[in-house]
Amino acid sequence: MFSRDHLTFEPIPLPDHIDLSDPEMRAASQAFFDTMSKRHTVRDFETTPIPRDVIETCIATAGRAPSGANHQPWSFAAISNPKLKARIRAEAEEEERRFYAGGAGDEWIKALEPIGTNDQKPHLTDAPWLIVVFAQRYGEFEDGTRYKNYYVPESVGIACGFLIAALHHAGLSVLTHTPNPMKFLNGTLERPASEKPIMILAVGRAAQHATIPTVAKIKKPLSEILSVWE
Ligand code: IYR
Repeated sequence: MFSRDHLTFEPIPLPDHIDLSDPEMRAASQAFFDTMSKRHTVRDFETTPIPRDVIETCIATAGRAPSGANHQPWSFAAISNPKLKARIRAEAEEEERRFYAGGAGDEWIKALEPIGTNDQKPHLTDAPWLIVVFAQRYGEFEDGTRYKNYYVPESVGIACGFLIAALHHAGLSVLTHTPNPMKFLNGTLERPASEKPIMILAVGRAAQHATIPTVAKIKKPLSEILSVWE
């Protein structure tokens, strides 16, 4: 795929052809809506371990996302090592202290008020796994020469969506966390300069006492997010 050889277009019949009837489609779309409506961002995790293979399968699902020219411009780091999680937490909290102490600006801090966040990030050590998603701004051949990637933010955003849906489907809770800036993750996780950290996902079982902010239940109605042209 990422060789220097010229790859030709060779169509093959669509594998895994799906052909649902309208009622089956309706039921399937409703069932998935119901499943995804039960996804909530949580900040309180059980510390109980989650098997590594579950995390790996969910990341493999993320790797099934469509991407610009099928370059798959993403990489993932999965961390359960307690020392490394503690280091990431310390580094993230250092950034967050700056953010909440004024770096964010008044408007941003006000927007976060109903979410109830602050510079303390215990989920980064409580959650049994952290998944850090990196975007590959450009690709590199083994000899270090570069090739271009296309639609990188779009592609990685879609992969993150697949990943969050896969984790939720597996019964796991997720917090999408984006300390600002996140460059420290390149050093900590030994990723090359071509890669940009996009987000940290804290992953695990929701704590028994987990809460969500009331405003998180307020979702825009379909009439507000959709216009139909038939
Ligand atoms: N990264 C900070 C701030 C933050 C920003 C947004 I936009 C959020 O939706 C939530 C938090 C933090 O994690 O606290």
